[in-house]
Amino acid sequence: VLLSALAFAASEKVSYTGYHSILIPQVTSDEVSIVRSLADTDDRVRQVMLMNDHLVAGMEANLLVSPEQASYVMSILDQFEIPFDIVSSDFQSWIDEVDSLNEINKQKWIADFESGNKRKPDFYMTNSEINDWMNDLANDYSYATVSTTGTSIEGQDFFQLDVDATIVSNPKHVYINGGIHAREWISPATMQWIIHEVITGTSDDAVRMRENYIWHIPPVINPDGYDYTWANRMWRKNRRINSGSSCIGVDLNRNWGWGWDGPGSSTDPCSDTYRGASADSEPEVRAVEDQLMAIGGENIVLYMDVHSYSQFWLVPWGGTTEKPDDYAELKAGGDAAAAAIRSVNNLSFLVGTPPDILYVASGGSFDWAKGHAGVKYTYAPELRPASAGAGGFVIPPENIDPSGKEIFAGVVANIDFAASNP
Ligand code: 0X9
Ligand code: ZN
Repeated sequence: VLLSALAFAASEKVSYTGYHSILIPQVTSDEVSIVRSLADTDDRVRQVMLMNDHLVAGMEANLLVSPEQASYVMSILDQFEIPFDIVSSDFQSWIDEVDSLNEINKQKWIADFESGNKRKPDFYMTNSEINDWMNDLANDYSYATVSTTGTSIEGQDFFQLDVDATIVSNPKHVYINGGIHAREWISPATMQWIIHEVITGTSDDAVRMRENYIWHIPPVINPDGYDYTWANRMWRKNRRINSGSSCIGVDLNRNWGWGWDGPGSSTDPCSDTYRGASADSEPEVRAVEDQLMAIGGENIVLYMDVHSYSQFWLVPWGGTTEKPDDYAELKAGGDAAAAAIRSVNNLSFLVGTPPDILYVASGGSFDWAKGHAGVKYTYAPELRPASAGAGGFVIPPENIDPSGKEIFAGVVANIDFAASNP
């Protein structure tokens, strides 16, 4: 089984046929090591994949288990009396179902688009579709431009939408990047919603946001990884070929040079949280860093790196249990975002630092943006859903519109808080 899994070539499509999505609603401290010991540590193996990269007590655990290993894993859970639910006994059929819903929305959207109704995309686009879509928007609106963010490790340029419709002097900048983790598809789609709203929205908030701030939104900063999720839906890292290893990819959210190589990141290229060979080694990370430095941290009212899933509004620091001096303000800004989100679709978002509410994670974007670039307000939202029970990284495209609405409301509230508490 191991050998056949390792023999897989990069071009082949990875199927999750017969894979069981097993949810342990709340792992106790005694159970953490049992669940961890069941899981693969090599991302080529794909027999027992722990979808939470760092499992801690009190959290739910989600295992994606091959058909060969499913009964064994369930027997171990039974033996230790660990309660679990089988969310799906054929995860590929869930992926396929979401894909077919996507295709339906896509065809309707294209028909509307071609007849001149350029409504918000309600389906997951490929990278090149997103780029075409951004270029079209930029063509239609004088204050919107597409610019190159950087070039990926596989040599493809990736892009951002910049919006400058400001009517105030010395406007601050808002920088929001999506798609750092390849499989978190709701992130780029939500970025597209926000892009569309900032450019075309007619609500008071939308108009106020574009007239008062300069926006920079690269929706997919891990373009190679995102492309690759069409072959392997559960891919997380970029597509760096690691020297001295046959394992591919660096976790772009462990590579930033602030607290790099600290706790919650791996030195193993086969791990999903591999930190990379050196701080800032990845071109995708450096591209965003260079821009933040060029804009200047003091000129940025809000920096966000948008992930899924869990419904969290994460606050620095991620790499240490220590709190920044201005933690109370950052937390209050996050609380304002969470309150605004709740008012839209009544969803709860938990606000706190990664070590307090998730796990410690070093070398992440928002630690760097605050610690190195000097942006005061930096966050890493984890979008819907709350649980693997609702699909985890794979959720129907019907989520895009409500996610966009709620996250834009959160962003507006967070910006307003930051602007009045500089
Ligand atoms: O592990 C991560 O990178 C994020 N969670 S995810 O499930 N989307 O992978 C949490 C990021 C915490 N933020 C930072 N440490 N910057
Ligand atoms: Zn992520």
